[in-house]
Amino acid sequence: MPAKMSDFAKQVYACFACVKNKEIQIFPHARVDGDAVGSACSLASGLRKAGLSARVMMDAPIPPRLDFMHIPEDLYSVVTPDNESQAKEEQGAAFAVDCAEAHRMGGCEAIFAQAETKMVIDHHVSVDSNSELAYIDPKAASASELVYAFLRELETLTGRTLLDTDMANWLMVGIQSDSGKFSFENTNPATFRTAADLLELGANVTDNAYHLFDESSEGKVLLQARAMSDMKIFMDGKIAITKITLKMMDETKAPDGAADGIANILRDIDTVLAAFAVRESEDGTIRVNCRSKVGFDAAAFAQTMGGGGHHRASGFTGKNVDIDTFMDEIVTKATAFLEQQ
Ligand SMILES: [Mn+2]
Repeated sequence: MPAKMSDFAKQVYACFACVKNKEIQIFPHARVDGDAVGSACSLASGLRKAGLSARVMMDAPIPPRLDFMHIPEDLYSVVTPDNESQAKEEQGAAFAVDCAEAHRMGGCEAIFAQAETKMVIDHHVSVDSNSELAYIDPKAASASELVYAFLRELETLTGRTLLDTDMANWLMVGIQSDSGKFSFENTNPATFRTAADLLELGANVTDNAYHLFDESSEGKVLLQARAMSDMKIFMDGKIAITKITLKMMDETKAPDGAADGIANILRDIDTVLAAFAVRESEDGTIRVNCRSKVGFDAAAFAQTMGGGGHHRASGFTGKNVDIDTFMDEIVTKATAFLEQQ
């Protein structure tokens, strides 16, 4: 990895020349969040302003909870079996953002994997990128901060103004999402410096915060109430776990994403070091959100379960397993993991 963003940007810029009139396809991770969408769409928009052909590729539409970002429809495509071969033909290079590995891209795994030229901007811990053109900074609170720095370098290299108010707001959404309103441990001086620049460019931090963190719905509040009342506590209060079943989702008419904050609510219990929200998903897998405090490395634990993420927020998946059995396994392993710390 280049030591400096300016060196990385120069290398990537030189590489753009090889793309000729083909397209730079930008890949965020699957099950996108504010940072994945914010960083990927800003990068696509910035590359277009630099005179390049660029498009964000995802395996599903942008979820309704991010509608407030008002991402233009022509900026991204949903890859399906029907359009995959055409997208492969149009591909000049692939650019991963907010992830580094094809297997994080869900249905876009194959189309990213086939790219001859791969570039990466990411901030996840312990990624295994074999791309030579990778800028990975696990200390950055968000991929959006890194994309911002990259676009500033690209402005210098192209002599063009690339950032605009929309892009600034998308990047701000990414920063607010991944830094937890500037409150997670990953928040650092660069996070605030970038945010200050984005505010000057017209980002709307207040509207973003409402939509990202506070906006709720009747179904979501009902689902949270059900999940809270089913909570189980272990290890003298250090571990909290609860489940969200498809039946609960159905009965409460909870919208997509309604389960998202539940692990955080458990984590905030004063005695808790590790919190798990375990949910059934339509495809038959069990998805787990892990949130933690100092004393429990959520990234390291998720890795032992075949997942990944950040030190305080991570995730992993269970396959071919019943939800209660999987919860027992998580509690057993988390207990052993805590005892080793
Ligand atoms: Mn991120």
